[in-house]
Amino acid sequence: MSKTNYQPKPEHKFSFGLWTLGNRGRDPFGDAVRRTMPPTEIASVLGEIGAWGVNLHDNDLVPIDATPAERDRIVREFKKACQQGGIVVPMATVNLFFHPVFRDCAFTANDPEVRAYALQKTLRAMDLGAELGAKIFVLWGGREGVETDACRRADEAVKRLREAVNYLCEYNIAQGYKYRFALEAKPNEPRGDIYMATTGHYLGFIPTLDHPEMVGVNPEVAHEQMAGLNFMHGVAQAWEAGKLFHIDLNDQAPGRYDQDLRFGSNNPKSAFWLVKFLEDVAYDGPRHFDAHAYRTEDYDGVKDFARGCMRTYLILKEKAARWNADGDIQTILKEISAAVPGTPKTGSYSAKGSAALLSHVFDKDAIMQKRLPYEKLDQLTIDILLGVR
Ligand code: GCO
Ligand code: MN
Ligand code: MN
Repeated sequence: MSKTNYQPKPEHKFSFGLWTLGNRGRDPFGDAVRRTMPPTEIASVLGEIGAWGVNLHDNDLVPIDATPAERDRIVREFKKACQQGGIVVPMATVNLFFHPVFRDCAFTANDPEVRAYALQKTLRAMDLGAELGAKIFVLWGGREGVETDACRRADEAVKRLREAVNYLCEYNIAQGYKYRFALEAKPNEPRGDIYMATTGHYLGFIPTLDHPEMVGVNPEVAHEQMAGLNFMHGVAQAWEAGKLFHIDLNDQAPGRYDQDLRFGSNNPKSAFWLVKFLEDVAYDGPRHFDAHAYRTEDYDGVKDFARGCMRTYLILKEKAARWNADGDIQTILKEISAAVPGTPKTGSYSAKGSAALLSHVFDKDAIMQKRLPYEKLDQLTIDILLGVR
């Protein structure tokens, strides 16, 4: 494979958040190690490295207390930088976690004034995103949780969240923005426990909304792995339900704090299954990298990090195509799901079919004779991943 095959192109839909390339390496124990990179510069770096899109929280671009005139100037300059860099804004979101006013939640806060402020801030962030052309609006409730359950009943929080999302959907309709909302789960951090802990929680919540068709999920690799889950399985369930509106790609070692590592850097095998899934089903949404460079890096290292995310995705995409085209793998796949003649049909219920099923005699010993060579299948996968096949 020549190197040029791994060049990112617009059709790959690779995007990065302003907050990811602009991450200054601050952590709970230490201060920033990199200078502040202005959003206009981030847009041009993204153009330079071949990305397609840039995403943002309201305050990544416009400071929280900017005057309307300042806001308009900043937006104008940013739009120009995006145009010059050939970069689009596919997704916008709102920061409901940084300002201390959200110390006890935003949409689920006990204080009705905080809930109203959170809603106002989100409406304005929707206005901003729409102005920049975003069609996806992510909601990550980082502060929607507790350290102690003494402060509110958890079902009350769910009701408040529903009320807020319903309100946002109505505003979306009233303004004609045509956003699709993508809800992002996380089990903890910054709160001790966040209410909507996993993508599965959100998939259960969405059908209870007034406009469920407008709302999907934004699963993040690190977040599901923090919960000890198989990320690809959650993504597959969201996809199958028609709810995979966006995706946050990064990596994470099990049992750690939210590391936001370069995509595929910690567990390339699970990244492979994920990429294979997204490519097999022809997911055509953005591939958003919600990760950041090691704290050791300068801004050249940040470019290495961002290029690495895209390169690893494209390498794994090529490996997935190789896996699908592999004759030995395909033979095993056929063998393990082949039906024995006479097996009762079970696709859907009918009275006749169920009578046939009930009267059928299963030869369990014969069934047990069938080979399930998953060791071989997995080793073929490893051979492909390690580049010897
Ligand atoms: C995190 C989250 C965020 C969100 C972002 C979009 O753990 O910090 O992943 O990066 O994705 O705030 O709402
Ligand atoms: Mn995220
Ligand atoms: Mn995260």
